[in-house]
Amino acid sequence: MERRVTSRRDALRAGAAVVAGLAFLRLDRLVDAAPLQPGEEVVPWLDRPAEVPPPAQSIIGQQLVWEELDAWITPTDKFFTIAHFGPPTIDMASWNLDVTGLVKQSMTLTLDQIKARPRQEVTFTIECSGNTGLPFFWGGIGNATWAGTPLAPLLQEAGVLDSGKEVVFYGTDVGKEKIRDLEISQPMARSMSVADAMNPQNLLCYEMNGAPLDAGHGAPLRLIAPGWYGVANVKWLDRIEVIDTRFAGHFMARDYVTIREETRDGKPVFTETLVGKALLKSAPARVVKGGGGYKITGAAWGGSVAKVEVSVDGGPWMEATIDEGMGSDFTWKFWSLPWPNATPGEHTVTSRATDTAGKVQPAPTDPSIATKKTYWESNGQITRKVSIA
Ligand SMILES: Nc1nc2c(c(=O)[nH]1)N[C@H]1C(S)=C(S)[C@@H](COP(=O)(O)O)O[C@H]1N2
Ligand SMILES: [Mo]
Repeated sequence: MERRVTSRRDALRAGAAVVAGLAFLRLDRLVDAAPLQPGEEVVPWLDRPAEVPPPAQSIIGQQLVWEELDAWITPTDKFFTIAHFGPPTIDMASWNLDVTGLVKQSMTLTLDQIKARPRQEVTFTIECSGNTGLPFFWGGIGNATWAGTPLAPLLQEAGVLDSGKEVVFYGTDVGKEKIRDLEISQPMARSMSVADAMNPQNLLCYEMNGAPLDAGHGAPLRLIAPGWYGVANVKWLDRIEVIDTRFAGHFMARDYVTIREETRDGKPVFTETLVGKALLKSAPARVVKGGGGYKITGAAWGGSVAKVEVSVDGGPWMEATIDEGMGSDFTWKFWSLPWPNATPGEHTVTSRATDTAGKVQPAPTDPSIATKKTYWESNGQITRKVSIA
């Protein structure tokens, strides 16, 4: 790929030999996820996301615009936000984090105490499990470098008792819910098993992309749980409680529940499962027209992506080139495929990812997608429409 050799890269190569190792990796990434080269232009998709309806406008912010995807790290001010109950106002003078419940020693930590603990970073692509499941919600994904202190040592210090089974993470944002005649107010909360919570990747995060976490993304503190759908990454965190049973809060048991109508012995059976860990997925990002013809670029995420293929107009699958280099199983990978023989007229572009275990991103007709009655976990193959002049 000639295009990768830029004068910027050459300048860097000539310059900083000492930092070359890291710098080249980063630059490869930058170049591959490049802003448009001179003479290149984006061919906009014909299918457009719908307007976000008023009730959802206060919940969803800053959706990713796929045609503008040109940076592997999503800038914070362009990183989508979800706030089910609206962003809370937090009084930093009184804020602290409680670690409590079935632990030997409850703890209360100030932000300074949390920041004084060992610092760890992870680059992690967060996708909302509702992303691409609704006509107006196609941009609920972003990739950032998060920093904070690992959760596991803190839980170890508190000392989870043998009776402790589940770790519940509470936000400070409170919503009202009516259950039969009862109206309750409760903070956004999610839980995971003690084993999942102890994953050394999990962070109590106070920094995003090298800056203090901003209000929209959960300041002063949020959970970052790499490998999980967005909803598990509780923002505006102020309490962690260990309990001895499954937690059945709103976002565990009533919302973010995937319902499928399956068949058992010829009879319909509704299965209801909890949105949890991320699922394998890919999407075409944009079609670019350049001097040498067209190319299709996109992203793949939600596991250990080994292969991405593209089908034009439902034709044979063509293997795209994945941009290896930086990144991990927790981040999206960018891919591209030249489309030299694009003919004038309307076309469809579909992508599918395969992971290292050989699992393929399901087609919309696959039972895992086709039997789904709810819109969460919409990881089926995505088809976009484009018109070539
Ligand atoms: N406290 C709290 N945490 C929350 C939410 C919320 O509404 N309140 N939304 C969740 C959902 S559904 C998603 S997809 C992610 C989105 O993270 P982001 O806003 O930083 O993109 O935050 C999660 N954490
Ligand atoms: Mo979400």
